[in-house]
Amino acid sequence: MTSQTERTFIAVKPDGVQRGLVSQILSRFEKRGYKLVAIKLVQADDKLLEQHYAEHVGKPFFPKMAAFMKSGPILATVWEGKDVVKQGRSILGATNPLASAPGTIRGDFGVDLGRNVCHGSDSVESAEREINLWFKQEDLVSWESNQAKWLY
Ligand code: FUP
Repeated sequence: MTSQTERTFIAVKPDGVQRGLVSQILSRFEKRGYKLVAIKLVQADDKLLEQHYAEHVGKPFFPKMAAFMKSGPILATVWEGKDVVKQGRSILGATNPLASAPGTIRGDFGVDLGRNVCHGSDSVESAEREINLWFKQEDLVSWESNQAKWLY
């Protein structure tokens, strides 16, 4: 069973912030009924990126990707709701915008693999790790939605 309080980490990458896509991306999660529990702009540094992308450190594409991720602010967010990790990935679309369906964020706005507008956790475990990496515990705000009867 999927938890009503499952959380995921969603980031708008520097290209998404620079292109003024923040409100449209947040809006897609809001309209889907997910609850925003943390949000902040972050200027990432090497340490944060090496931890966030630990599985990719040392790969040939890593330096270029890290430079891109440091090129401007990233909007870091946490969303809560039923099955939000999996559904969040589906709202984002496939990692490579050339393979992502129209109607998804990357399918509508993504340029190429290196500039794919957003990031979303790929599992409940990664979500927990990423949320703890990007946010302090006190940044996460639990709140009761008065639409809970209809949404999450
Ligand atoms: P995702 O789980 O969607 O964040 O995707 P990956 O962990 O596979 O890749 C992380 C980021 O590395 C992607 F957003 C794009 C970038 N990447 C490249 O730039 N080149 C590659 O060959 C693979 C990934």
